[in-house]
Formats: sequence, C-alpha cells, structure tokens
Amino acid sequence: MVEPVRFPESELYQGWGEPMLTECEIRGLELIQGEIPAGLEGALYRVGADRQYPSGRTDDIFIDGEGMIHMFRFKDNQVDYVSRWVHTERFKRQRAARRGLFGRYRNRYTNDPSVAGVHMGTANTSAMFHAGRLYALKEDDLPHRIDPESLATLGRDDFDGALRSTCFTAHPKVDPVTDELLGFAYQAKGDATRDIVFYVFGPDRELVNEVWFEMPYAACVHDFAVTDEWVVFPFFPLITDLDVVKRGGPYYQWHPDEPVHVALVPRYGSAADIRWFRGPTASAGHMMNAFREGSQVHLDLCLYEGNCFPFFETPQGEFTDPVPPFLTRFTFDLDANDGRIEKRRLLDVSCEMPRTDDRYQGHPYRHGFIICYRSADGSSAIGRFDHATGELDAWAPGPGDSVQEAQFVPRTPDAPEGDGWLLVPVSRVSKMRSDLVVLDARNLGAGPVATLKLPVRVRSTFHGTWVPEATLSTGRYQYVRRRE
Ligand code: V55
Ligand code: FE
Repeated sequence: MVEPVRFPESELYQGWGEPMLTECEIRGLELIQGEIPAGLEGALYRVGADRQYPSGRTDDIFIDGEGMIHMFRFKDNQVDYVSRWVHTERFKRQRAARRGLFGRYRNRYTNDPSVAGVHMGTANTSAMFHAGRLYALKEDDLPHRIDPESLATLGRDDFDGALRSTCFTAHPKVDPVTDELLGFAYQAKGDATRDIVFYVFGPDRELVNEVWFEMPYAACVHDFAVTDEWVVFPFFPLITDLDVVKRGGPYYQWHPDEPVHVALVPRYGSAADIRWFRGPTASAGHMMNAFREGSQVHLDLCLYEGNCFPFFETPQGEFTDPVPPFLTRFTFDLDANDGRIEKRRLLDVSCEMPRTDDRYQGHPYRHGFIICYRSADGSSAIGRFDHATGELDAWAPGPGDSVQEAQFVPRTPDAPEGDGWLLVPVSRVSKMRSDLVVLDARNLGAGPVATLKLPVRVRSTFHGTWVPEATLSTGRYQYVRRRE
C-alpha cells in the first residue's frame, strides 16, 4: 500500500502553482488573434519545474521540482504544443515508489535512504540545442539528452567523456554564428567544492578549451556572460557550507558582509591569465550580456542590492527582506589594475529574465528583452530596453496576467539586430490557462501579431531556446552577425 498523493497547503502549490502532473500533446493550437508570420518555422523549447510527488517537507522552494520540457513546434502555419516530464533518475525512482523520495533542495542528506547515491538532478531549468542534440539542463547535474521531436529522455550525457565535472550550467551560451558552445560547471567536483571549470566546444562538440580555477567561496554561480576575448564569472555571496548541508540545512546561506568577486577568464587562454575584480555585496541570477569596449569589459545584469534568493537565510538564521532587481552595468577596466568594479543603473523599472538577440551575445548590442514588474497586482509586462536611447518599449497582457521569459527569433538568419519576433508564454492567471503570443520585436507596444490559445496552464517555465527549422535537421545555426 502506498500513501495517497496530497500536496501541502502552501502558496507554492496553489492557484497558478498547482502541480500540473500531466503531459500534454496538442496538434494544432487554436489561433485566436492575428496571423502566424510567414517563415516562422522551428521549435521553441522551454523547461520548468513541476512537482511529481509531495516531498513531505514544508521548505520546498520554487526553483526545485521535477523538470518538465515544453515544445512549441511552429511548422506550416500551425503550432503544436507538447510537454513531457524529463525522466531523470530521480523522476524514475519516485515514479516506481509512487512517492517523493528526495528532500530539501539539493540536500542529499535529507533524501530517503532508498535513493542514497542517486543523482538529484531535476533537469528543470533550461533547454540547450547544440551540434544536433537537445538537452534539458539543471546546474547541479550533467545535461539530460532529449529527443527533439518526441521529447523522450535519452539519458544523462557527458559529451562522450569530455565533461569531467560532476555537473554543467543551465546557462550555457551557444553562439548561433560560430556554432560554438560556451559553458561551465561550478562546485564542479561535488557539493561545496570551490572548483569551477569553463569549457569551449566547437561546432562538432569537440573540446576547444577547458579552464579550471577556484572560486573565492563555494558560491551559487547560476549564470555567466561572454565576450569575444573574455568570459565573465560573477561570484555572489550565496555560499554552500557542507556542515550545514550535512545537518539537513539549506544548500546556500546569504552572507551580507562578503564582497562580490568577478573573474575575467580568457575565452581561449588559461587560468594563469585570469583577472579578478571586487565590489560591495549584491547578487544576481541572470546576465543580459557582456561586451568589450577598448580596455573595458561591460557586464549588464539584473542586480539585486542584497539577496536575490530571500528564502536562503544568513548563517545566523535571519531572513532578509526581498529587494527588486534592476538592470545594471558593471564595468571592469583591464588597464586600471585596481580591481575595482564600476557600477551604473541602466533602467529604473524592476526587471528579470533578460534576453537578447543571441547573435549579439558577447558583442556590442542595442536591444535587451526583459520581464518588467511595474504593478502591485502580480502582473508583469514584456519589455525591450533600447541601450541606444534608454527607452523602454513594453506590452502587458492585462491586470493579473503575467508573462514568462521572452525568446527572440530573427526574421531571417542575416536580419539586422532585433529585427524579428518575440515568442512569449502568457499566464492568463484568472483563467488558469496560457497563451503563446508572437510580437514584433521592434514594436512590442503594438501588441501581438499572433495569439495561440492553450486550453491548459503552462505552470511555470524558467528558460528556453529557439531552434530554427533548418537547424533541427542540420544541427547548425549558421546565423549571420552584421559588422558593428
Ligand atoms: C536559479 C535557478 C535554479 C537553481 C539555482 O535563477 C538558481 C536562479 C531553476 O533552478 O537551481
Ligand atoms: Fe536562470
């Protein structure tokens, strides 16, 4: 006999947060407004967390939960929607046991003894497509390979032995012009280790560069940014203490007195040439972009002047008040030799989940796409920040409704920067269902050019990727970046 499935009465699992528990297959979403732009063909993959079974705990957090991969397949003037669980070891063990076996977020010491030694990876954070392969990613485990058509899980993947770290980031950068893959792993030799490794893979998944170095503390390194010569690793003081974890405590603790450290790592060089910078305490989950300008490197990120994860307490057990994120530019001067970080706020509207026209990742760029938080009712808007004018072009789905992270799709492989569409999942919260809207990326304020109705809820997705039709079959992006 097994226990009935009962989720706790927490906000996390109520309303929009109710676990979906179901996989979905809809061949031909209803088009309720506009027209699907001609030439918009390919697949939008997105990944989020659901909850397969209750954990039996009261300290679940929204970044935990079993991965669900979603596909919006644009082809021949229609859009299909498919969602499937990622069949991780964790998922399979729980399905077999018909109950939750894994405890607190990333804390293996709180798991059921029957799953000792089983990988905890949930594959719940993002999707990556490189060299013809699709993956679901979570930063505490290796990538999980997924069939791009059926979304069946094909297994954990270490790139034929090339990934020697225990894990791989959920925020890799695939350069759609060179077809290179830039990625990293942090706590790369296991929980609480200070090891970090940066990888560059070529278009055929061949290892081009691998740089191992040590972080100043066992940080949470959720994202990084790249330029053509340097890659930027920010270390914020959300720190893992193995003794705390072993006692069943939180995986990270917030250290309000620790500085921010930033490592600039040569993209094609070695650890000997790393440059270090320091600044006052702050934190961030997500980077918009980075680029070089003379002797300077600029990093644009959604910065919290405090703890970006207020559900992680201080070592003294104090919870800090939530602070809003603002788009901020960190500048590092490689000639100054003072290790100082210059900081400047770029936009006074709070925003998160920054994206760009990915052909311009690592290069001077103009357009940044963000989720904007302007109203108190929990609703949000999708925005385009214009770095050239400082202006914000935005579209809001309406009172109470919210948007998920945007995906930019260039109109053609060689279209100018920002000329194309934004694909945005919309949470129709009051209706408990979703839409997928297509916007003209140069004129968000004009409203959607197409709205596809889902009869179901896309509960939450964190991140995703667009794979053009040709790339699905050739494994290559072969986009064009215009000369600056
Ligand atoms: C983040 C998200 C995660 C995670 C750690 O946004 C950090 C930051 C979705 O999972 O595990
Ligand atoms: Fe993220």
